[in-house]
Amino acid sequence: MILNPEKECMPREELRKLQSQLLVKQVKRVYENVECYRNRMDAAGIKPEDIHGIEDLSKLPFSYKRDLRDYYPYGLFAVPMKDIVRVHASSGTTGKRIVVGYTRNDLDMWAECVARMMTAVGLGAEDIVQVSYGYGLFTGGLGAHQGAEKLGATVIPMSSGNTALQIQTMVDFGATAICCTPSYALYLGEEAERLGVTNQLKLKAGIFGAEPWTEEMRAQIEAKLGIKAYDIYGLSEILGPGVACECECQAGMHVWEDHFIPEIIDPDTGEVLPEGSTGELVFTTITKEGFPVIRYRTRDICSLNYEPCACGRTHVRMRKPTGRSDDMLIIRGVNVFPSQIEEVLLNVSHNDITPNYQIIVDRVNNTDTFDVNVEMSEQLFADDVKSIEAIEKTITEKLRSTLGIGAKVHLVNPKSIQRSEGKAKRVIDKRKL
Ligand code: DLL
Repeated sequence: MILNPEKECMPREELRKLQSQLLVKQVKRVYENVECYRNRMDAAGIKPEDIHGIEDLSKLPFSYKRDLRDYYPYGLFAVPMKDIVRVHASSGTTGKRIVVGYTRNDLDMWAECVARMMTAVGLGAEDIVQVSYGYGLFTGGLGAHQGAEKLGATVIPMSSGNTALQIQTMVDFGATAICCTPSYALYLGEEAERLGVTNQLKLKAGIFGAEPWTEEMRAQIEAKLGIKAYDIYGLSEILGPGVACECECQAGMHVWEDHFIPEIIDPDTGEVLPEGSTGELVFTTITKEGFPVIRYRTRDICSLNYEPCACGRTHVRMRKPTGRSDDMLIIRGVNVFPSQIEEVLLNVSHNDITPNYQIIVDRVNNTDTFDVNVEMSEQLFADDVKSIEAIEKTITEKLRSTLGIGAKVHLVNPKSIQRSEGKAKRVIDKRKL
């Protein structure tokens, strides 16, 4: 089933025309309303009149995550605050989060993007969709929620956590679809097995994203929950979930090109790469009102496939992101920058810790583990165990409130973290992806 065949199956030439028209309008809007873009275009010697269509896209300057920090919280919004009806936020590279805003039309567009996918994977009004992404500033919960509502399905707004209750709800309420991170899906599958209720589940499909996952994980989730597992991609700066979605063919995620123009660039030179190349994904939003972006550097590494898809949709498909061109980690679905951890540690007294630390991420029983080893000072080392435990507790709490996720903090002996002769190896990510 196709929710909006007129848009989803638009011949590519027409799609390109539509993108061109919308791009010209959007560039004019951001130039007039957003200082950051106006300054950057002026610096590059480009006026909105120089942009006649999609063929001129690469003339426009890029935008970056750091712009959201520099214009925190609302400086990149293109409409007055009275027209913003919702904000969401995500981790920035420092203590400040990045904030995005949506108008009423933006929320409608977002809901349709998610509903398109739910329709494609066979869901409809008769389905009962359990949303187990976190609700709140994270886009996952509300993003999936409003997509399922748009579809007319029955939504169970569970949010994340409380696994036993999640499973009981799935069973008792007869959920037919589940939306959560793939690692949580696997954990739910295992717990259902352990509780012996797998055969009571009525699930048929799962919509999973917000973190990288492998085909191997997909097979395991499908086997454990007895469902078809579909991939959904997105990022707060563009929309949240639903920027790109798998269809029933499960052969790449369709980027909804009537709203977003994707490009693949060389992350080092910024050059647009030839069709089919692997590089950094860049997005321009052409219909968003509240928080439009022009050539936003996602830092996700992937490729685009313009071959026609067997489902009949004409929109380009992106391959699963294989990594990032920055140091962002995704731990249990939460974005974590090592610089955020460093900032917390810098604010702990030098009498207690040294600047040497290491972040260790692993995946044990399909759940991410997150440990932060911090070298204590000679002074603290000489102190009693209680003082050491108190400092450990303070750092743990500070990290939790900054990152929104718990880390196991270990104060380790002075000089026990290996020194490096070049760049310090701060992050050890043992997960195989
Ligand atoms: O993770 C939005 C989302 C919620 C997508 C629920 C899908 C489902 P952020 O927290 O801003 O937004 O994180 C965005 O997560 O740049 C990717 O690196 C990564 N990511 C998101 N979806 C996928 C996916 C949400 N399907 C960052 N596969 C992005 C791999 C993904 N990585």
